[in-house]
Amino acid sequence: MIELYDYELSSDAYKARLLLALLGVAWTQRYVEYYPRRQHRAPEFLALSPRGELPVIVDDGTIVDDAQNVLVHLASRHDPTGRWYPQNDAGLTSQVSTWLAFAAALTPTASAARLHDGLLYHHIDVDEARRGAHEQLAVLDEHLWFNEDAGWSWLCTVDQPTIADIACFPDVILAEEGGIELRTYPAIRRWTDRVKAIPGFIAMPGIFPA
Ligand SMILES: N[C@@H](CCC(=O)N[C@@H](CS)C(=O)NCC(=O)O)C(=O)O
Repeated sequence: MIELYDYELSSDAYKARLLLALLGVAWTQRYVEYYPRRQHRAPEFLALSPRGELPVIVDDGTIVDDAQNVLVHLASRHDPTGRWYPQNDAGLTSQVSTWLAFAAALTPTASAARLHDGLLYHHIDVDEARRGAHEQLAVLDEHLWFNEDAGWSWLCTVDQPTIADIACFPDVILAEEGGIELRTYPAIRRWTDRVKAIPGFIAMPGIFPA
């Protein structure tokens, strides 16, 4: 059974919960109270993952940290269809990698601004985080707009969602909790609605079902 070191308000842990739900894979929660107890910095958690960040999974003895890496692992090991992480087309695999990197780059911007406003994450320059997030969201909106124009509904040029969509979705849709309005990004808003309509989609606090 997969163990997920999890916190309900963590956008990164939600990426793992969402893909596990979409794959229909059973898992057990190992609750880590990120706030206010900061248990992700406790010695027991650091012994498992010295990065001190959520999420971490333990899958049949394999420890995997970093949300994007967790998605790659789960899709590689638990998706017999291969559709969530397509690896038989180098061009497509590379597109997925690009958007996984984009998702990781939202951590110090959109995600940090949300943690600042919601969980007293006050050591950051929140104006700079919001500015960076808007730069990234403009890139994402334009990409989605051109993809739609070419007939693609998802981040990658494939007719079904991939882990790239799962990786980017949480910090994008939760950005408003960090004072980053999505009003001016219509293609992003259409894409988040499509993600919410994926069969098996689950929500989290702050994200509402379609
Ligand atoms: N790049 C990492 C970032 C994960 C991350 O920042 N997780 C937050 C919770 S949403 C965390 O644990 N941050 C550590 C901290 O705030 O000290 C990933 O994608 O997994």
